[in-house]
Amino acid sequence: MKLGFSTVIYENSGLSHQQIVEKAAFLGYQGIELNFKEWPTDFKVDSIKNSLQEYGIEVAAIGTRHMYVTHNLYLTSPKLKVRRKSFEYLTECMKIADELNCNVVQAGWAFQGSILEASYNDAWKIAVNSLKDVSNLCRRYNKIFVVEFACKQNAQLLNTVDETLRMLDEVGEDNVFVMIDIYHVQQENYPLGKCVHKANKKLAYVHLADNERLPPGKGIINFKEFISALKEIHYNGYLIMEYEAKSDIDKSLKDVLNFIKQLL
Ligand SMILES: [Mn+2]
Repeated sequence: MKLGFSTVIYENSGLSHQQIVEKAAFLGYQGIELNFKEWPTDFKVDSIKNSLQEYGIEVAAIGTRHMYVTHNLYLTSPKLKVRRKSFEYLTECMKIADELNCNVVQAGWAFQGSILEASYNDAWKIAVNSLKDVSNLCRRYNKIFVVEFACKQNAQLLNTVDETLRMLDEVGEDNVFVMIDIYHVQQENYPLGKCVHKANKKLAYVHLADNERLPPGKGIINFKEFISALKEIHYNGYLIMEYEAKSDIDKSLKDVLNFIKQLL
């Protein structure tokens, strides 16, 4: 398994993406999840391309957090206009992924939104159709798409691994996968090991945080159980830190890396 962190952790620190890449190398991480606030065509790919190469850091995935949080777009909106604009955004993300030798685009809110704007059944149908379109888009760019389910506090369509797998099953495409954000699993009191085993070969990406979005190891989540299950299914993808760093970010990322490493 490879270790990385989301650039969102440094978002309020004033560091440039280039500086965050340097941090990743300096702290001993292998990759970053790239998130940016600007519209993707305004994101300066060249500004980090060289430092990624220079420091040997990978882009584990293109994160789409700001597609929803900043641009108010999500792929399963009942509004056709919003869906179209969302696909425009996602297409640009595919191009950025291509430029940066990355083959994963992930989405949580950018996929399912946070509040249902249609009946559950209608939202479900829209989501299945959107995911088929996403799959076609991915095929064009030779990428995979990973769907993040979230706890009920954060979302209303996909709250568990079971629901997400059921949707992937209905879509029936081999380039869409599930991701696990351990924080959401814990919030729903779903057994961590069981969640991993259910996802099994459909698992392609992982977010790590402790309860209350604390750094892993600072709360009550049983990371040992979770990592053991990942080993049992031979997961070899990324573990991405996605927690809230209150103070010294560098130090906390270093501590968290050591904490997870001793469980691998
Ligand atoms: Mn997450």
